[in-house]
Amino acid sequence: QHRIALYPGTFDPMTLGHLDIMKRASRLCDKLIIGVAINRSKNPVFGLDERVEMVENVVAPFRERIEVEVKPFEGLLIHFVEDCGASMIVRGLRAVSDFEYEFQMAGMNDRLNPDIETVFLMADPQYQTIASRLVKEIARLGGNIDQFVTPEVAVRLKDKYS
Ligand code: COD
Repeated sequence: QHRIALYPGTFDPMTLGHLDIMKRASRLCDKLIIGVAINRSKNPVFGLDERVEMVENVVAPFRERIEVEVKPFEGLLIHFVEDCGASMIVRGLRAVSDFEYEFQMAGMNDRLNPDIETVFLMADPQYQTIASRLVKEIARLGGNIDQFVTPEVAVRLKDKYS
């Protein structure tokens, strides 16, 4: 069986929390597609190309075991999942506060296509509280973000806000 999983997100920017979820997801499938949403409504700080690049630059180790693609997408997630031939959507759960939104999204996507399963993964405790939004805020206010993102992303954040 060829299991394709899709991990969608905004990745603005990718954090060590995202990376941990990718690592876990890579053990559940034969092919992992990381879908980087254009997500205009969230007004991303990083452009789409940059967000794709940041992810692309960390996936090499996964490629030793499984196939990995990093793809931008626009429009309805479920359509993108179908176009990719994926059978599962991977999402990460942090605190209880994520639950309401994730629960609704999974429920709506299940109604749109009941053949596609949403799978929730938890990051390692040391990464569980990391959120792109807070990392950006810390960077903007001159705080040290090195323990939350990869060195490459840290440099990009410092450049953005310097
Ligand atoms: N630990 C664990 N999980 C984490 C962590 C962490 N530290 N940080 C992030 N995550 C998880 C998030 O909970 C999420 O599951 C995933 O990683 C990606 O996070 P983000 O913030 O980069 O991405 P989101 O949540 O903004 O992505 C939302 C989508 C773009 C997937 C969504 O808006 C979407 O599907 N848009 C397309 C339009 C659509 O289909 N809408 C209808 C949906 S029903």
